[in-house]
Amino acid sequence: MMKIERIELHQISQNLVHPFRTSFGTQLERPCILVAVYSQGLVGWGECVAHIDPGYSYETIGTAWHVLRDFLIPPILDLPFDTVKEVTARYGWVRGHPMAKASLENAIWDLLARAEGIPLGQMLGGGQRSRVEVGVSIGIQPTLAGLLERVDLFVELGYRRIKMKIEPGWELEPLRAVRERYPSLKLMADANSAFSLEHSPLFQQLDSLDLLMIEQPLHHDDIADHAKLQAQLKTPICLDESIHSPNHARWALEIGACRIINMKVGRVGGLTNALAIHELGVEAGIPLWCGGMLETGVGRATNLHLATLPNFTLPGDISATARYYAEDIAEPAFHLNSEDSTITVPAGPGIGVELVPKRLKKYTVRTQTFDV
Ligand code: OSB
Ligand code: MG
Repeated sequence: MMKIERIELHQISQNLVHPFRTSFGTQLERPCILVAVYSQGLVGWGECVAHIDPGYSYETIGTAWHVLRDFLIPPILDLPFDTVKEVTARYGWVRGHPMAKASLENAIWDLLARAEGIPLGQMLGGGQRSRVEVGVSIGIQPTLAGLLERVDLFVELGYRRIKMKIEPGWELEPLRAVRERYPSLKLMADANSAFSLEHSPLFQQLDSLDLLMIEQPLHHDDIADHAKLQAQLKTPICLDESIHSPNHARWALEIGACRIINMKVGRVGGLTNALAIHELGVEAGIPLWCGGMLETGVGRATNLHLATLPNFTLPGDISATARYYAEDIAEPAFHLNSEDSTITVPAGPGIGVELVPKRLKKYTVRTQTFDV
């Protein structure tokens, strides 16, 4: 039996080593909330991947802080528990806000795995692989030459799967240029909801480029139109933004809105929902891969453990620390195993990384502590 003795929220901000431009905006820094849950001398950590603004989804750091502080944390302080479910049941009535919920739930999972002395992946029912296949997500670049330079850089580093962000006006030509330069590279595109059904002729042209998949071409809340588009394409559609829960995943699979799902634990409200979606994918024969939100070492470690589950059969958006940050708040940093385009899953208990107190302090812009 554990008891939640203290919870801390830390809002941090780290500069990215390179600007990251998507169809919804440009990020130069990457602020986030880190959640720490204390019990019996142990600390579990979870990362809230909500952005500073509501560009990727409606959640922001501000809404997540509010929902955590006012609704999720108060009912679980001082709560005795043995399982994650006993904790999350206390705020199960709260609708929406998956990223806020996930950050707290994932910290509880980490805490329980640390208490058991086992890696998080094992606690989730995975852990059979010690390395996870990964790729890199490349933002929209100012020029075609700049894009090719960037792709060259990552290919030379050993990344064997490249994802390119696209938007109207930056699609066919840049994808074709990269495909011509690298005929056998695992290449894919992510539109972050920048297109509509009227663009189907464009997507039919992309069919000739042998892309691994096209991620979230249409509206961020849509499932139905994606089914219409998928029926017209050979290339698999992968849903990201549209899937917030196991129900969304089931609806998408039932109507053929996608052939692949991007799993982001924050977007689906935590590891429990992630496991349920993983199960749906197994039953439907739909492969998953682990998406990324430019996480710090905390979120990246959670993602790596999750991606050890068997149905994560495609390379994840989980790149080496140096691709995002000059210095991360957690140790050890993650490196690419260039011989097989993988990252090694941390072997220690829980998520297997530790915060570096000096760095946490350096990057923190706001903290709140909740004591019993
Ligand atoms: O759509 O997958 C996305 C980053 C922030 C928000 C949304 C997305 C992304 C990425 C980056 O593509 C993936 C990564 O963390 O490397
Ligand atoms: Mg995406």
